[in-house]
Amino acid sequence: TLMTSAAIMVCAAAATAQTVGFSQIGSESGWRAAETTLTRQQAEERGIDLKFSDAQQRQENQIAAIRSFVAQGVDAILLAPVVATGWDSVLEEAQEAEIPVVLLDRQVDAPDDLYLTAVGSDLVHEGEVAGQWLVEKVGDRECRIVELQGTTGSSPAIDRATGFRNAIEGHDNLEIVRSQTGDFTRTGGKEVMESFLQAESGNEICALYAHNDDMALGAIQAINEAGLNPGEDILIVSIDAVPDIFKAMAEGDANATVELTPNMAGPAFDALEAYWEDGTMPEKFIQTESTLYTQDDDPMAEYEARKDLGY
Ligand code: GZL
Repeated sequence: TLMTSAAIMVCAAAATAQTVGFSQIGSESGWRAAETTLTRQQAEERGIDLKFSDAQQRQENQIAAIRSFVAQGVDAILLAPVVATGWDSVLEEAQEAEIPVVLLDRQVDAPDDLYLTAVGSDLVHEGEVAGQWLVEKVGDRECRIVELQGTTGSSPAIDRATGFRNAIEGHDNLEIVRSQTGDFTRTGGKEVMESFLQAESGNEICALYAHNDDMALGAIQAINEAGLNPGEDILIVSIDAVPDIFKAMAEGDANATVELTPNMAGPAFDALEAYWEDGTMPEKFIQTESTLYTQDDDPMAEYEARKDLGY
C-alpha cells in the first residue's frame, strides 16, 4: 500500500530519533516521582525515545540497567545515582562504548571525565539555607534539633548534613541532639520521628530538620499522634518544595522548605542535543536554583502551582 508522505516523514524522523536510557533510583518521594514525570515529558517533547529503568533504590539494579543500555547501544544514558560511590567501572564501560552519561540530581565520587555533565542543585547550599532559616527563627532561644537524614551514602544526605551544620556553627544555642536516616520516605520519616519522640520524652525538641519534605510529612504525622503541635511546639524545616509541604504550611504544621526543581531533564537534554549536534562540551556541573519558601509565602498558591506537575 502507498505510504502517505506524513508516514514517510514520521519514519524518517524515527530513524534519526535519539534513544536515551534512564536509570532512575525509584519512587521514594513525591519529588522523585515528579522528576520521572518531567523527564518523560521532556523526552516526548523532543522526540527522544526514552528507555526507563526503576532501580527500586538498589545500586546493583542501576549498574545492571546501565550495562543493558550499553548493550543496546543507546545514544546517551541519564543516571540518578542512589549513592555516591561504586560507579567507576560501569561508567568506564559506557565511556569505552562512547556513550555519554549525564548525572541527574545526585553526584558520584568518580573522575569527572566519566560523565558528560551533572545537572543538580548545590546540595550543601540547600542545607545552609535551611540552617540559616532556623538560626534566624529561634534567635537566642535554646533549640534542641533532631535531624532526619536522606539515604545513607547519597550525596544529598552527605551534603545537606554538612550545609546545615555550617549554618548553625557558632550558634551554641542550637544543637543537633538526634540524627538518623529516614531514607527520604514518608514512612521512614514517621517511624524515625516516633523513635526520636520516645527517646527524647521529657526533653524538649525545638525543631526538626528533614533532608526532604516527604520525611518531614511523615514526621508531622508522628508529632500529631504524640499530641504535640508540629510547626508550633516543633518547628519543621525541610527541602524539595513538594505540593503537600505547602498544604502542611497552610495548616500551620510546617514552617519552611528549600525548593529543588524536579526538571533536571530539561538542562540534561539541552546539553545532550548540543553534544550530539556538533560535539559541544557542556560545563561539568549545571547548577539549578535553591529558593526558600516559608509560611509567609502564600503556601496555598505555591501548592496550586505545583499540584499537577506529577509529584
Ligand atoms: C536531591 C534528590 C533527593 C530529593 C529526595 O537532589 O536526590 O532524592 O531531595 C529524593 O526527595 O529522594
